[in-house]
Amino acid sequence: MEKKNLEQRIEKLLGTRVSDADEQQLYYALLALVKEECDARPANEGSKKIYYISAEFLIGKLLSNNMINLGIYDEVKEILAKNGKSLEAVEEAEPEPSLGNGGLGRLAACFLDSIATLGLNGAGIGLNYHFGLFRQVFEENKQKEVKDPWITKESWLKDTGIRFDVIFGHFTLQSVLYDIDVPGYGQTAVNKLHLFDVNTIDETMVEEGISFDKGDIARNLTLFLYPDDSDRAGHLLRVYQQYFMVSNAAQLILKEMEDKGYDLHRLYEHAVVQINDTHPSMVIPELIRLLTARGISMDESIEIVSRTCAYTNHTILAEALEKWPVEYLEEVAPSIMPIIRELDKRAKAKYEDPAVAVIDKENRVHMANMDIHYGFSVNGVAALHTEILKDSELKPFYDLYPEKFNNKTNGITFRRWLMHCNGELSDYITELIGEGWKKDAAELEKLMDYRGDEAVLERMLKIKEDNKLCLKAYLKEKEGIEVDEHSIFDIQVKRLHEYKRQQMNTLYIIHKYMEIKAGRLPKTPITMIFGAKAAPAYVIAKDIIHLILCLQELIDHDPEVSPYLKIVMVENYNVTKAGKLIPACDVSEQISLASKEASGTGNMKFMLNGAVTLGTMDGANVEISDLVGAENIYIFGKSSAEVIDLYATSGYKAGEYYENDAHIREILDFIVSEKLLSIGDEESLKRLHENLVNKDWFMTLLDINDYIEKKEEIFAAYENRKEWAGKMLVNTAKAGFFSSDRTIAEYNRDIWKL
Ligand code: 26W
Repeated sequence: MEKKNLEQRIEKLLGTRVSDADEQQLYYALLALVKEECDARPANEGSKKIYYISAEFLIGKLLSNNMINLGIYDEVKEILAKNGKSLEAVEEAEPEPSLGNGGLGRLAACFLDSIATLGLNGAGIGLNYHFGLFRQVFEENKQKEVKDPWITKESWLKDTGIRFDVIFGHFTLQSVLYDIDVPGYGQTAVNKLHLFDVNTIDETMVEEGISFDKGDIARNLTLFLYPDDSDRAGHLLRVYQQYFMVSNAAQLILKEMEDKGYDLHRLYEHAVVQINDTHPSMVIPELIRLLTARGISMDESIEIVSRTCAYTNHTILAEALEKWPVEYLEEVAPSIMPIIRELDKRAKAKYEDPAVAVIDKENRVHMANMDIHYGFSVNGVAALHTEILKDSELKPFYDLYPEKFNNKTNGITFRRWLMHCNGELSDYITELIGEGWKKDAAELEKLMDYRGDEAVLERMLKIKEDNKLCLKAYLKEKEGIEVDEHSIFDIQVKRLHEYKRQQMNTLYIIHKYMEIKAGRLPKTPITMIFGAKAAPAYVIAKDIIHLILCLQELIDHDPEVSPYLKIVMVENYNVTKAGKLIPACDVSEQISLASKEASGTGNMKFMLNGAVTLGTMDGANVEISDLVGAENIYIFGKSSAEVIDLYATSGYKAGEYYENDAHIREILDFIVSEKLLSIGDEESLKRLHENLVNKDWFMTLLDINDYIEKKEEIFAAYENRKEWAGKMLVNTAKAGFFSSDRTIAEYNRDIWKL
């Protein structure tokens, strides 16, 4: 597109001059421009298509990324600037959809970007949640959940006119299909994200916070992602959502196959379905049902579907491996229950081991087990994770089907996580090594030539400082929080979960607070930044948020400590905030209990942006460590093998650490000290204290001393600015492996074969 032409098009869409428009008008005009531009482009073609089905797509704001991918970002930015407008201000007008919890949802969004960028024929399929997960607000130092509406009159959604009937046990709902365009970087063709919805949804039924009548499915089905599942009605609603998603997916897939005139007997030659964790697992029996309804025999239908579907496992935590009571499925999706029973019968006839049954003795359907028997591929999301699946969690299956197992280490899209969020570093990299890295991330390795170049290292430090200043201004404006740009920015942002051990980081804060009180001051002040949503029914996770917020208040009001230590917990951490925080980070906290974090993807974003990792040998940290070498990462804590052994032998007793280590006891007891009780809620603080002393399922105290020591070490290393800059450079240079373009190329090479 020519620049002149582009400006004219924008003004036509605006109905006024760019200089006369406000940010809101400009946003709508650019939204329309991008949609027009995508409409004008062809769809990716090919005789085989990948359908990526996922309950979550944490897409973030799309305007700037879509413009980058369409190749109009720089021009639009210039046009706005020339007219006294800033693209950043326009970005503010775009609402961010919260269609995901965290890693799994954001991964799905990065994958869509890479599938389109590699020119692959593919689509995402999910649900159009009107209020997303929830928006987090802090009140009295606690998390409160409120609805998070994002669908404005004009939005990225396009009504396709496609409708399907989904037959539940007691009623039928008609779906509505909306599409969101997914342009690839530097590509002419465009893919789609398909989001299914129902016309009968009633947004007004949400009362206080995020509560609503969970029984009224026609009106509530797509209000929220994973609504509170602490009771039966909540569980049933999730099953309704899942069946609705996959029944629509299956109908859409077969419709597209039939429209193209493909032979359904050879479905697997034209379609591949990637099942993103177990949430879409019912697509297997649903596809079988639809094929048998078209006259294909049960035997053959099972064979066809088994050659079409592939499963990705994202977690080894037992609670995330879904097992639905048969009774629920009978109520929600009675038409697939006979098929699930058939699948179970066949599996039991072949394999006696109850560990691999589809339906267990308690009459629950193990969704992952169904995926593994009746899919052709099972993958983990980082090397260590896949090994743990093979050796322990899914060992009985690995023994049956070794050929199905494979690893696909996660990745992230560098368009969003470097080019867009860190323009200054991105431009500087291009200045040093040329443009090639944008298409082939492995070229970042060329930066290694500059390790000894003082001018380059100086510049790396300067860029980091600029990004810290940007974040400072942002936090001041958005959260009313003042940070010192000369302090060390130590950041932990991710879902709140005990296995990720935000509580361990919090215990460090208490340690440091006591050190400062005792006159042992840090050389450089430290800013500890957190961002995390806790699941609404996850009590201990909310207690941890409460503790962090109480410490923030305590330290802010303590003139002895506040010059050296600052706690920031950003409200409603999301993709947009990630884009502001990550480029400004010095120390990246990746401190999960070894063996528990399947991969992590935040760790990759931080490394790419020149942060140094403080982490355990868990998930993709292991691969980061192998790539950057021991001098450029700070590793601590027990190994995954040791941890797995501790679980197997019940060998970990938190109470022993509490009893035998005076310093640990002092830190823990501070949680219920007068100082904190005068700020916070007694019930919450006492519950957390009690949990850490007597339960501590994710072994905080096992690693706490090692953690404190390593953290002091990394802070000391920060003082040598030149050496630190070298570590930053190596981290960026070695991040190429974590491009989601590489991950998707591997999925295609080994699984999809498009
Ligand atoms: C009970 C249903 C359920 C359970 C867990 C729904 C959703 C979840 C998580 C939010 C799943 C998740 O996000 N897993 C993360 O997936 C990332 C992408 O592979 C990994 O990098 C993370 O390690 C993993 O925690």
